[in-house]
Amino acid sequence: MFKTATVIWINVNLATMDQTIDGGYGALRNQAIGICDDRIIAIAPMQDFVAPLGEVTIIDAKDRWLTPGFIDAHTHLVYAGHRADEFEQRLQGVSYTQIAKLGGGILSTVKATRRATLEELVTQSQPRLSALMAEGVTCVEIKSGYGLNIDDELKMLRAAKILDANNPVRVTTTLLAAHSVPPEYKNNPDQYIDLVCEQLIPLAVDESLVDAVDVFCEQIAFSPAQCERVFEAAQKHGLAIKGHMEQLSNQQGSQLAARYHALSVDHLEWLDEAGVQAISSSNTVATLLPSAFYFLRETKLPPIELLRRYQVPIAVATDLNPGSAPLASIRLAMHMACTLFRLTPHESLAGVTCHAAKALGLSASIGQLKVGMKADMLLWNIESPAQLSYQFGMHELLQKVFDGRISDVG
Ligand code: DI6
Ligand code: FE
Repeated sequence: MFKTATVIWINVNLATMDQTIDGGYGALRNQAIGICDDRIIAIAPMQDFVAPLGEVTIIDAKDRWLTPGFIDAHTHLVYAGHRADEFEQRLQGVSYTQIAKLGGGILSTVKATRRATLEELVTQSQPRLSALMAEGVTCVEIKSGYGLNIDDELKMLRAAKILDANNPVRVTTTLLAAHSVPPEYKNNPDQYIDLVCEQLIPLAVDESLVDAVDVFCEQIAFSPAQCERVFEAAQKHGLAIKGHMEQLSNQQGSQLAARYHALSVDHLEWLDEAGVQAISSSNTVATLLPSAFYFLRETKLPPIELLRRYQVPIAVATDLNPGSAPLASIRLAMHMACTLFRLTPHESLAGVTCHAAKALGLSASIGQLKVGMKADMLLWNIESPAQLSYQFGMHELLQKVFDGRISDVG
């Protein structure tokens, strides 16, 4: 079994996150797990383990826990500038929606992002990606959405691709051109949607810059009818579909996304039972973003009980962005998913592993510790996986494995 292994961890507890293994976390205690290059090739209880002959690195994990690498399935981490001034305004009582209506908000980051060169965008975004990787993120989704024209949307996606090439982390890219109506199309948003569907999506596909398409379905952004046009164009080009849905009001965007078999719908504070039912039937993941809820000081909770009742897989992500979630911490998002949304520590870990993989259409290769899966793994100095959600800022990470490559945490 372990014959061709290049590295084997012994005396290790596995939070496999395999939902078919009974008990929380798909836990297997006192195991050996072997990888060959970038794949997991063997898992066995220690009592059955025989060390193979030949050249292999054996790591004694000393009864610590190994989890799948964390997957941050919703970020806007490529952008220029910051919005600390708006933070101050909001603390004085001005709302996020008011700021957006006055031409600030997303559009203020659009101005800064358009001004930045590709290189500047990469340089400014790298520290945010590094912060996520430092906490154990081995796969991250990055959205465009601060360019809002052909050149600058493509520039954002190219920046995400450069970050992918420069870092060990796996990056997936999402075109969020329908994030906000650009100032040039203020009086004719439908014409902007034409541009997105007829020009931008085909160009992004031609340059292999994009895995999925996303929209912001909201009164301050795009109507369900406009979002549907973007979904049709995405589908025509074979791209996966995602949506910022029901964040500030109920537009029934989740039902629309479900009709297009979206991979995920995200935010969901205003989601109702019909919406939950629809996404449950379409096997769409509900991605919760507690950091945006926290930072905007929202009070309406997403319908967690309904999501559980309809057995909707729940992902948890940072939403890392300059306006509603300037928090580059997946561990804080996990912690907040428990403290603010009352997810269990098990649900929160599933939210950044197996369910996050599903939200990116990658559940066949990442998100679980299973033979055949990619070797994206984290070794933790903890006694129970619940500690990963319970405590925060404790530096328990010992080792990160990106696609089979080990980096010890100093
Ligand atoms: N909802 C959000 O919370 C982010 N985008 C979205 O559609 C916020 C983006 C920003 O304010 O810059
Ligand atoms: Fe977002």
